[in-house]
Amino acid sequence: MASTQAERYSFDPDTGGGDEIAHLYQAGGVAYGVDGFDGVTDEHVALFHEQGFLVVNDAFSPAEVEGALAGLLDLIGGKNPAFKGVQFEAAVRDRLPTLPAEQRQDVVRKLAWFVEYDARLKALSAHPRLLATLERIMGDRPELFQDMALLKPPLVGREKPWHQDNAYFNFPPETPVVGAWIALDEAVPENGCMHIIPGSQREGPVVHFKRRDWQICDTGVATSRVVAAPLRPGGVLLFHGLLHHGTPPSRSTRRRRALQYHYKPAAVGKISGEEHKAVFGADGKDVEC
Ligand SMILES: O=C(O)CCC(=O)C(=O)O
Repeated sequence: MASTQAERYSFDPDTGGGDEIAHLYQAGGVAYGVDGFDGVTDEHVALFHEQGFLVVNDAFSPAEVEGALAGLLDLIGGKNPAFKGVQFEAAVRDRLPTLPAEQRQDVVRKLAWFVEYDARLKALSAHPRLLATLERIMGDRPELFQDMALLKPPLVGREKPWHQDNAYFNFPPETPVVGAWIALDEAVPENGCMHIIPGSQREGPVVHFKRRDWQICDTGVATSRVVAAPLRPGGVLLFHGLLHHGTPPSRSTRRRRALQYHYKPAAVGKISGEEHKAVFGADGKDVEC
């Protein structure tokens, strides 16, 4: 029996973040990148280890970007009924069944676990030049363990508060996980591009708190060191799993759609939830936020 919209999709409530968070995203600089994966030198790899990130411009072709967008739209439009990984904004729950397919992407917050449902999105995650660059960075075979697409619809796209991605994964806290954040639209500060704190990965894991999201405490964000990472479509930000990063809400009429693939060194295994919480979890700790 075909599932209903309500069964097939999940909904994410808005947990706030208005003008009072603007100071968290006042970038003092911009991250510049290398042109194409073929332009990545050993110096760039060394820079990744020092700064915790590397921007590669024009990493993917316009055709690959178009294919990825078409793949996302197919999944959002319900072309593959077996796919259940679309997360809509909770505010549209009642209107969803009546929304035309082309309007649906502007009420989606994220999609996850889709690579097995679309060949175009899978091909990007296994792109040989991306994997070769990740292997140089990690010194081990990169293994994809998470895939998602993060959409900021015009004007209503929400903040993703500052965090370390390793706080979300049950791997040893210092694992050199690398996130590949691929811009499918031009991403600039106004529509919510990535903001990063260069070198913050070297400061180790920090406690996360359940506030607007699972996040670093706002008072723990080194606002004087914030750098924006604008990207053109097809550009990618590679970043360490301990790098502090976040994205501001969209104040733009332009969409900001991005893919985010996470890779770990193949040899790394999981730790228990307790071990993970002892490092990243605020519960039971003598700390306030
Ligand atoms: O794309 C975004 O807005 C945030 C991405 C991110 O940092 C994450 O999902 O961990």
